[in-house]
Amino acid sequence: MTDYSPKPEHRFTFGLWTVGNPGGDPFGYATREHKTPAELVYLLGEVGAYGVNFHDNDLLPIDASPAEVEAIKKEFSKALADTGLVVPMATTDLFHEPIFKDGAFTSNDPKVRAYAIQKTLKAIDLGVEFGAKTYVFWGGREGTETDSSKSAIEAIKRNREAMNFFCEYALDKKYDLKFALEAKPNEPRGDIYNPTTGHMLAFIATLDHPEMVGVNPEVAHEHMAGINFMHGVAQAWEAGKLFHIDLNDQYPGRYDQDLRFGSRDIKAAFYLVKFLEDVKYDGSRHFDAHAYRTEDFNGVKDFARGCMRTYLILKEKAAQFNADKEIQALLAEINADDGAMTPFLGKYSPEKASALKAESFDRAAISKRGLKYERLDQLTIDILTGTR
Ligand code: GLT
Ligand code: MN
Ligand code: MN
Repeated sequence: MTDYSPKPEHRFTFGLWTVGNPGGDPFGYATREHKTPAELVYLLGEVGAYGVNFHDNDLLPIDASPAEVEAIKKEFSKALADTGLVVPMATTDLFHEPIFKDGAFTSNDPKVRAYAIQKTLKAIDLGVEFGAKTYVFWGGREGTETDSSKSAIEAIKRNREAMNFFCEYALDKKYDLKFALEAKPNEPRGDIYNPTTGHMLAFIATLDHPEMVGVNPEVAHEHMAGINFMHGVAQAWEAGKLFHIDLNDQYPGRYDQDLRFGSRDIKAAFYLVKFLEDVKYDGSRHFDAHAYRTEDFNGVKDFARGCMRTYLILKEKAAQFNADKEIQALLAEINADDGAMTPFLGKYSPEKASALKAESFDRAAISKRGLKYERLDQLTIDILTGTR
């Protein structure tokens, strides 16, 4: 049997807020006690994670005194050194505090916008201090309940202004840092701006330093909107913009569930892992999820181990798919090309266009061919269910 134990080269990371999630929800109180950042690092070390990510206030409470800040940082650094965990990513909490009730960078109140930028500048410094090379922006409050309240155009402009500010700041400080924007369609706001990875990609192209900014797609966020997650990831990858990824799971059309990776849609998870492994994505595999509310901290470890184990099982299944002779023969057949269309395809030329317009196509004959996708899909299912 294959070894499914996580290793540093797998780049498995968790946020402090994921394994530290106390199990509260809008209808019920926490079911697990608070753990310190250092305690969570030891927990992650025990289950075999490679790295830990944090929001500024996961690490440092917003009103921590300078002495408290120093003590927490010292304890956290010791835990990192003891476990060998690294901090590949950091981010800002721009959603818990009441001041962000109507947005951070997109708030109608210039004082809120200025405070949000100030908080982010300090949080960037904190992330860099601990070695983060990727900085995530998830604008959970950047949206509306009523569109009477805010101009959607102004919101885009304010968001752009903020991102341009941070790019210049990172350049100014000579930080080795790239930014990754994370989309979500709704929750906690009724609607959130730039709701999908595709919207984010279009937004990035309008920035002053688009080369510094990519995306951090999250499985659950696109599944909430009923979107094929892997397709969005592929688009980001092809554009050179897949800077980070948030892995979890989610039933479509429901509240934000942040389920253990691969626990809901195993087939979608398979195609995703296959994609990441096939293209040799070498960034963090960040599990942005949390244990069921029913669990104690042993259950949290089961959850974390499960995320990584499922990823590695699916990675093995992807290798099996790629090595399967019958599957590969079907794929070769599906993609067969006798070269007859080469003169017509590819880059435009006036001659090519004229030749193509003069060519006749036998639509009925072309359409007659069965594509064998039923067989191919069943072979995939056989692999996934371990029957092949
Ligand atoms: C929050 C959210 C996540 C984001 C995190 C980064 S925080 O838990 O649900 O999807 O990635 O801010
Ligand atoms: Mn996320
Ligand atoms: Mn989420």
